[in-house]
Amino acid sequence: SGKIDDVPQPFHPLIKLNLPSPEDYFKRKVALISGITGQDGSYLTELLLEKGYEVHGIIRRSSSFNTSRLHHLYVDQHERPNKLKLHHGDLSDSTNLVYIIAQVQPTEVYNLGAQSHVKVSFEMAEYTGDVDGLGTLRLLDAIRTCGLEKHVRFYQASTSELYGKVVETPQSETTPFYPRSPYGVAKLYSYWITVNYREAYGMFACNGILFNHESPRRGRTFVTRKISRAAAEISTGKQACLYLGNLDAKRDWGHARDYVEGMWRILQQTEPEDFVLATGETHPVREFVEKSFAILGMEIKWRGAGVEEEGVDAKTGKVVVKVDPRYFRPAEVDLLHGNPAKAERVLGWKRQVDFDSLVKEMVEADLKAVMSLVEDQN
Ligand code: NDP
Ligand code: GDR
Repeated sequence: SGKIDDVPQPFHPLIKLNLPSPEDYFKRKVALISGITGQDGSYLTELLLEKGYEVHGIIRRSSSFNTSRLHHLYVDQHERPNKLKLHHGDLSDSTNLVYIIAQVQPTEVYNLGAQSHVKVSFEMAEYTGDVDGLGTLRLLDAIRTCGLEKHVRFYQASTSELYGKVVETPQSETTPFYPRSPYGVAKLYSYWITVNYREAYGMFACNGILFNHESPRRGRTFVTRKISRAAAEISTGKQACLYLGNLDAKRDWGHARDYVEGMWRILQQTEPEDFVLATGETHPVREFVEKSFAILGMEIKWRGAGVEEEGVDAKTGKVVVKVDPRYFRPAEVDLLHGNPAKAERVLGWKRQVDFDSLVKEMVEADLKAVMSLVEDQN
């Protein structure tokens, strides 16, 4: 009728794929993981390969190798067909995501890719917003563009950072969000766009709201791994002192291997829903420090307060931990304490590794790595 608002509705799919029949499509177990080179990506790949999935991962082109966490899983395609396949890509590149989705035709997509460091997000706020926020939209739209919105189950790596400022504890699926960093705000967008695409287009799209989870594969600048590595180095005389920010922040720390099992379970339900995965316990950074050193036979005595606070080795009297305000954040999340009751009830999921075992595993792995470096140099 020529009216300005009489424009066609956006139509999908924009790309006509030659899809297998629905029976054949859903017989396949094909996962696509963004962020496959990260801590969670590597544990999830292990789990899915064990379960018989063909696993595809999106990796960024980097001038240095960034696939070390996958080396034990990757077989050279020239030697024998591999069930793990890697594709160059980036969450900032829509065309590339459409191409990968069209090529892989996944049955499950796990969106783990992100600029995942909270402190760095204050320094790279726009980039973090682009990748951690809009990146999720790009991936969801790539699925729709290929006409696969009814073929794909989508997992979004949401985070306890959404809770931010404490409104109530323990935090559950119904606790209001109040993010405290550009990272948290970007992830809030991703949380809601995932809910929105579920409601608007009937997609099987779910958020896992995961509390902190760690492992020997944790990036070296996150606090747990920074501590476990430094404790190992200090105990072997390779480093003098560990510099940290806020020692009083409290986190609900679990083991990454347990949490990727939860991610998979979230996508195996009959209805798409959002779930908190947490241990239900909370511990201060200070306790992680004390326990790490204790495993190595060192007792830390604290003295001073605020930015003057330091940790002293009780045996030698040497200062081995110091506060450095450079590691403070412009806005801090003081306390995270999750309530995993829904996941335990509906998914039958429960964390297996407790706090003490987690600290022990991380410290022992770092001690082994440090010792083998010492031996290499001798
Ligand atoms: P890591 O930092 O270890 O891994 C992040 C991954 O994202 C890496 O593979 C990285 O690739 C990739 N990545 C970064 N930028 C881009 C981009 N522009 N395009 C595509 N991929 C990108 O994080 P984790 O494994 O610890 O966490 C996985 C996800 O879960 C993240 O989204 C994180 O925000 C979220 N999360 C993590 C929690 C935790 O405690 N670990 C808790 C709750 C949520 P590269 O190797 O090239 O850098
Ligand atoms: P977090 O993890 O911000 O919770 O985000 P991180 O380990 O970086 O910090 C935890 C707490 O420790 C305090 N802290 C320090 N942190 C770092 N990195 N370095 C220090 O020297 C230091 N000293 C004290 C921090 O202030 C903070 O309170 C992680 C990431 O994996 C996110 O991607 C994820 O979404 C959340 O966990 C859940």
